[in-house]
Amino acid sequence: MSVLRVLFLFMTFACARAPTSEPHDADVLPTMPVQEHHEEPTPLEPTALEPTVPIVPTETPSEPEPTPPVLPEIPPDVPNPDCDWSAVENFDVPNADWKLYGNATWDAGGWLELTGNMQTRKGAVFNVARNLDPGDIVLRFRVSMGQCDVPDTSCTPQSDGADGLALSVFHVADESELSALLTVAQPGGGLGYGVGGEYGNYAGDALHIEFDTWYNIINGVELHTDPTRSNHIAITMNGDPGHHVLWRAMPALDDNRWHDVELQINGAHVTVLFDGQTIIDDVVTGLRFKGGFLGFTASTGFYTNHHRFDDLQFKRPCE
Ligand SMILES: [Ca+2]
Ligand SMILES: [Ca+2]
Ligand SMILES: [Ca+2]
Repeated sequence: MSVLRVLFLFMTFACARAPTSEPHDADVLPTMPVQEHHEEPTPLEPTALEPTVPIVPTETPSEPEPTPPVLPEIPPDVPNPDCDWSAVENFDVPNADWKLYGNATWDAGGWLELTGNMQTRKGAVFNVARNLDPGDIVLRFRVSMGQCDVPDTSCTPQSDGADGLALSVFHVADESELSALLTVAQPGGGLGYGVGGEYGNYAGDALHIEFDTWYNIINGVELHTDPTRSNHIAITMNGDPGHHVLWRAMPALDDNRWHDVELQINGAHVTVLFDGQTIIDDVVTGLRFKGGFLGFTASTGFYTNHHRFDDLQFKRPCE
């Protein structure tokens, strides 16, 4: 064998046995140590936003919520203009709605004076601008009777005081009918409203509350006997001062002080408050307030008093 052939054979053999630079098999891959990443998770620091109260999972409703029914809108309350107290008639200035009859005058002190402290007087004052509707009503006003020229003062009476005053509501059609009644109404025991019973032939409807300071007794001149010798407050009807339907003795009635009066008519039930005290609280069988013209009357005879009223207001029931 030649040297060249030997060299050739050697080269061929050497090439066949030389390791390849790249592995052909995974088995022969060099095993590299795998560094496992076992880093522990960093615990989350609690933050201020974390709820401090455990959250309770809400229950999932098994059925859908029922839809609320659509209710009709309730209209706002429409105030009944008569349902609350009316404005107070304070008579601080003359009021043309109030017509004066007989000896009545407006007093610059801010009230109405029906007689003055003089003998044989008869006066009346009525609101001719308003004819009250029938139905329940509450009336408030103040009265002052006595012989002092200034109310709420003290003075020595010159004599026994008389005769008294009354609030009346006459159920008549118009002012001319009212005026005719007031013209014939009897003074003295009639207190300027006496037109029915022994006092006249009035057959209509009327309601009165009287403040009587003189004891009358039938004697041929006087036409009725009062139910008590004391001063008294009474409910009378239909222009008849002789029929005291309800009454209460009130000895200090003409003490010259202003007194608060409240008259409540509720169906046939009549309540009277005097200076906040209930003095009459009873039923008048068959009573039904018919409404009409509202006013005050008073009279004197041989004996005298001032007869004043003020601060009238009224209230009708709410529907
Ligand atoms: Ca007044
Ligand atoms: Ca008297
Ligand atoms: Ca009397």
